[in-house]
Amino acid sequence: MTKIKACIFDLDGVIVDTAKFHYIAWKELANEMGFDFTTEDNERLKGVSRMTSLDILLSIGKIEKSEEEKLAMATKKNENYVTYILKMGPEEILPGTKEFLDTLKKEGIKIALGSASKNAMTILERLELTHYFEAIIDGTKVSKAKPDPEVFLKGAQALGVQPENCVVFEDAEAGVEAALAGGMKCVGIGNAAILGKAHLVVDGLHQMNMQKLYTLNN
Ligand code: B16
Ligand code: MG
Repeated sequence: MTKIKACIFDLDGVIVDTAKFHYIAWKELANEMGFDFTTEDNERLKGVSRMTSLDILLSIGKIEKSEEEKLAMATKKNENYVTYILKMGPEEILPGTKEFLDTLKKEGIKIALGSASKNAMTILERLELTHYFEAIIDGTKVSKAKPDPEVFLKGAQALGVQPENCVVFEDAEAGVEAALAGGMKCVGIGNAAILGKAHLVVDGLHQMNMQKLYTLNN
């Protein structure tokens, strides 16, 4: 008997590559403050909340700001970032995503989103993917960031499925840790050297199918 009843997807890095737009917006902010922000630095922001991302950025530039200044900076960065995501369309969906979501629907597996982004609703709408998700838990609905399992546990609860019957798809190490801390199975999307704690690591959703999903039953 199959144990897998639901799949919970991270957004950035799993369904769509918005890291490139986050990068442009954070880099502009860094440059305005007089320091550079590299693509390597950007790796440290994946899966991390907006305010923690800003703290990391400021630590790279060795700059200190008040809480009030930080809020203003995060707002400015987000306004810039949103101009990019509003230009996105379904062509930005990562390969294999729609096909895999369609397969899950056909097989009766429930689908939820578990993302740190407060822009998740906007992004899903731009990608025309909203209708696939029975539950959407995003950065506006959680108080604890990954690696805390809150986002995924809320997703499972909203679907009415026990954590041990859920599979999480994640591209960030903190996200993999969050899934495991929640007692869920996890498929890492990306580099096995970084996501080694996941039960299975693939390059992208184009490599997923029901057979691979059910190997996680054991
Ligand atoms: P926002 P995920 C995360 O999304 C991104 O990976 C991370 O880089 C970003 O800082 C975070 O969302 C917050 O995003 O500024 O839009 O609220 O990977 O959890 O889907
Ligand atoms: Mg991610």
